[in-house]
Amino acid sequence: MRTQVGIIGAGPAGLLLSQLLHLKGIDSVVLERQSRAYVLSRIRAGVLEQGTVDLLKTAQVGERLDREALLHGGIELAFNGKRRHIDMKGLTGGSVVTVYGQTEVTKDLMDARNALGGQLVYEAEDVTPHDFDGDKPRLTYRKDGIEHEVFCDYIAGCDGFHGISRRSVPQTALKTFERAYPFGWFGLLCETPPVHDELIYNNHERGFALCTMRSPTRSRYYIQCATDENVDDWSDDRFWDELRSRLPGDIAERLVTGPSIEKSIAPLRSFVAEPMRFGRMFLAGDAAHIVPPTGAKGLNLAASDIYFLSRALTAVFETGSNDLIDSYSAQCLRRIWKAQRFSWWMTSLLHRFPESSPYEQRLQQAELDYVTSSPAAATALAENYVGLPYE
Ligand code: FAS
Ligand code: PHB
Repeated sequence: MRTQVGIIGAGPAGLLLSQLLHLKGIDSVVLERQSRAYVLSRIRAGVLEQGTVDLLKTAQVGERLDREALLHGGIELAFNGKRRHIDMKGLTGGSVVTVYGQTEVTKDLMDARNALGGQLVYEAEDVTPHDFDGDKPRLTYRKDGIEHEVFCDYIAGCDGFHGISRRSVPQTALKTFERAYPFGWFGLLCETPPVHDELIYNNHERGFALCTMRSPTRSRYYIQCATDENVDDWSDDRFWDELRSRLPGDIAERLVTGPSIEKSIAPLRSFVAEPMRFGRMFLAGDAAHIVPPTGAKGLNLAASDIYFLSRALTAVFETGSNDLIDSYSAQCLRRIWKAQRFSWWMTSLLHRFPESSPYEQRLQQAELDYVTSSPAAATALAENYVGLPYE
């Protein structure tokens, strides 16, 4: 098989890249190791920056989002039993975030690729990139016991943190930066009305909790948990009791509980791999970087990587110019590191660190007090949360 761009991974990054390239007349093949149903079963992000929404509309997958998504102009920070509103729209001159689940984004992209005859191979085994340091890169994979080869001009590694593309790069060519957090997030999805009309980020002595949502009838909640927690040890009732204990009284009283649709635990880590280009292979999304979900940046960073990569590949095929692919990695990393900083800061602000000293706990309380009482500090939070400019 031959194509212009071989894409590993049919998550948001891979699918969005394939769709954007198609609309520019550039063909691609997407190789995904899981089934379509498995990819759609993963419950992940929920908050989109305006840049991500704009890019989805450029990709002609914004129609259902426009109908169903919720626009939020603010969030709340809760600590010491009180709630403080951060008026992001007012502080940023009108910017808002869009609440629309990653599952829906992925479904819209899958449907669009299918409608346009996109070449998506699910349950592709042992996908492996080859010869990307030369000018004839290729991908191999196995499907239903049959070996296949895809000759391409470029490879996009959109295969997430545990994918093959980053692992295929000689370790001497890669520099990684990492911070692991001493806790995870236990997430629960349920068909109940959200407890509040905006997201509430709670700092509590028992641990962090987040009240978020997917729609006016579907809610998502997270509680900070130990890294060795097991989902099976947690009944729904145990989760609801723990969540309620971390919320301000008036919110806890309003909480509508119900049977979980999904429960999962995600570890928290900060990770960046530099650079993001190796000859004719490019890393994008979680394949290149991971942020703790506290700042709602993971999916949005994947989108900005794809904005830069789709523009760079289009320039190569349309004009032969390599300028944008040569600057791809540096351009992405400038934005990635600012999102890394914000995600680390939000995580440090809102979580209980088991080893933190009484002095550090007082610093955290002072930071919460400062960011909810100083317009300058609140503006800094707001402009990062709604999304910094792409360029
Ligand atoms: P993805 O991981 O989504 O997609 C990679 C795809 O590549 C997957 O479908 C995988 O099956 C496939 N793949 C992997 N290895 C392969 C191989 N060898 N061959 C072929 N295919 C392969 N972000 C937020 O903003 N907010 C959140 O609340 C949030 N919660 C998260 C919870 C969890 C448990 C995780 C893991 C991530 C969460 N994220 C969150 C971040 C998440 O949304 C990612 O940023 C987003 O999925 C990135 O998209 P991709 O880069 O496409 O990677
Ligand atoms: C979510 O809705 O899943 C979500 C929202 C905001 C975050 C993290 C997760 O910071």
